[in-house]
Amino acid sequence: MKSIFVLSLLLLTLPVWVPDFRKDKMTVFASLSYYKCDFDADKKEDLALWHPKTNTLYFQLTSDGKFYEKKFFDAELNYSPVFADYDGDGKTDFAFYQVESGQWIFYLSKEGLQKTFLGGISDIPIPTDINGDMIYSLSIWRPNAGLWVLTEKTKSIQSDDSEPEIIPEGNFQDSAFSGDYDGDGKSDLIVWRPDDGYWHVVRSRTGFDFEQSDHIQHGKEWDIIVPNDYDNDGRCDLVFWRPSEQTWYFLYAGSQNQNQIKFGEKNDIPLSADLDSDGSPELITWNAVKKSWNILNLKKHESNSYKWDVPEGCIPAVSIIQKYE
Ligand SMILES: [Ca+2]
Ligand SMILES: [Ca+2]
Ligand SMILES: [Ca+2]
Ligand SMILES: [Ca+2]
Repeated sequence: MKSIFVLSLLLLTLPVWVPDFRKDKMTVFASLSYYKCDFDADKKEDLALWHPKTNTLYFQLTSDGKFYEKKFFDAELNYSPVFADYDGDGKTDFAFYQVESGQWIFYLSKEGLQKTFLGGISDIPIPTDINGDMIYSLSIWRPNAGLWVLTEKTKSIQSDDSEPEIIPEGNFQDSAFSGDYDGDGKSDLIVWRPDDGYWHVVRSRTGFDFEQSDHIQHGKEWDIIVPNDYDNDGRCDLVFWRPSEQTWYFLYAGSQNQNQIKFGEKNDIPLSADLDSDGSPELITWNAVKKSWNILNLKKHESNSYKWDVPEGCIPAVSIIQKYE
């Protein structure tokens, strides 16, 4: 029997990207880069690493340049960071999904600590904004059933008891995320299928009608998706990183143009973030062996590398690891 564990953690051994993974031992990243990571709301995203073994976050704020270490939970339970702005004040909120119970714990920058339940052990927590109010709500994608459970829970997360919306999409072993692909300001529901490299997009403009999905071939097995709005046109671009070539493959949502950029090292974890607040996310990789960030600023034609003194096993806080076995 196959079972799926969704973890932003439990990276027990590194490197992760051994090319001869058997099919039944697949590990896929779903990047949460799109939801941004700006804890101090200066429009410059803040680099952050999550240490699963100790439930500790290591991060640097762009506003003061200082490094912070924050232990959120005792180590007995597994928590996945699901960072986004859930109360609409422009500050990314520390939000976590408790993998075994489906509990969400929010340290909202404006509203304080809130807790609620949505989902269970095999579900993947994903922030969505399905009504376009620029505030993220909690949602899950359920691989076993191939469906989304969407909420519009905002602000008072605990008191909202509206019924969640169920949308069918996806297969077991897909990578799933939400992003505004069609540019109407509302999240579209997107899965990427490693088997054939197809992106399937259930768009907000169609009222999330599965029958009117878009199907776009871009990528192949073992690629790692890193969707974000790279050209700053308000539409989430379909982008993946190919570990074997260390190459980023772009398919821009608006222009439908394609582009490729070689950046990163073999065992890196790719992500993206706008670190200089010019609106375009930088290409970033984290090398867990060297414990270094590698950053490519495309507009400035600049690359930088920073070493962080962190414990073994840290992973970027915006990465969700789906481990199939
Ligand atoms: Ca910042
Ligand atoms: Ca916030
Ligand atoms: Ca949309
Ligand atoms: Ca930038």
